[in-house]
Amino acid sequence: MPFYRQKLVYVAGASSLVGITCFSASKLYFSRPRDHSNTQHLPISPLKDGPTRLQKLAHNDSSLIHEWLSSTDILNSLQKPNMQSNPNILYQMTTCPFCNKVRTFLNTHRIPFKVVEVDPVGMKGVPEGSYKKVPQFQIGGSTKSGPLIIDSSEIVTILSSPFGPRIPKPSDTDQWRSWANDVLSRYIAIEVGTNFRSSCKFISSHPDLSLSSKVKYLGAGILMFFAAHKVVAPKLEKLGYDTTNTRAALLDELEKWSRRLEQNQLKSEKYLFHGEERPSLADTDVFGTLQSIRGHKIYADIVHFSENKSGVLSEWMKSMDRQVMK
Ligand SMILES: N[C@@H](CCC(=O)N[C@@H](CS)C(=O)NCC(=O)O)C(=O)O
Repeated sequence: MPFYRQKLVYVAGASSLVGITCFSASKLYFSRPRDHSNTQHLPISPLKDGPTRLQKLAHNDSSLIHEWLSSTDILNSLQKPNMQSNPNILYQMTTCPFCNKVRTFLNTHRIPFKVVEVDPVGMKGVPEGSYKKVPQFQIGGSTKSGPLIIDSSEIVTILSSPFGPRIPKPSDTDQWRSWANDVLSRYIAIEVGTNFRSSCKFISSHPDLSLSSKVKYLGAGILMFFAAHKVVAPKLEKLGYDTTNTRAALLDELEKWSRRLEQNQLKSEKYLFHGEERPSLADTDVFGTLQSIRGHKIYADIVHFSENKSGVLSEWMKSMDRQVMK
């Protein structure tokens, strides 16, 4: 981006800070408890609880999820929807870690989808209903559309079910998925919220964001700082994680993941993933969560850190890249 445009984004971002921050902060205070009640009890494996539980998660006709799950040709309708009339749609925000998790899963398994970019301020574009967070996923189909599913872990778990044993499931998969969701994404959020300068640079040069989105993201920067310290950090502390030096803690956490990958590599050189020869849901969840900061200085620092250690993490990142893009 030319220098003057980058400056323009900074200036516009700064001038919109006050209004947007007030609006967003009030939204954070007033809407969070109600939204939270929708999500706090979501399990990693909703299928264990059967369709009744899933029905509560659907915005539209609950029978659709039941019908979709019991349909014999789920995989076909998911992988070959009629993209004109009944497309799969991902409602997302480009830099949201939970949305990136879903996007990584969809790309890894070649599930086609359209993206609806939701406004980071005011959540304009989010589907109608009381649940106002992203990601949300509208299942398409060859003849008619399926249900709308909310919550990233639910979306991935539900969409992965028709793939069966084609997606390997080591016994600690759920544990690492929860770690990506509850720990990794939070350390990332704190780091992004705290590193205001590099976050501004990241947003203003982001290849997937329009100029107006950039201005809004930058405007939301103060909210991110506020949220990182007042909302996200206390949640991590409650789980017993250190928030005094979040950069060191983030790298320590990734080192744990790296050691887990190393265990597989000791068994066979061919085992590049947590799922051994093919990515498990833990691979796609962890990698997807990291993709929310791709291009940010923190991402480069993580790669650099790994290369100075065993290099296992950065090699895994390259292997995941190939899986997602192949
Ligand atoms: N547990 C949810 C969390 C989703 C979430 O917090 N999304 C954020 C964006 S990263 C959001 O939509 N925030 C808007 C709000 O809280 O109003 C999931 O995994 O999908």
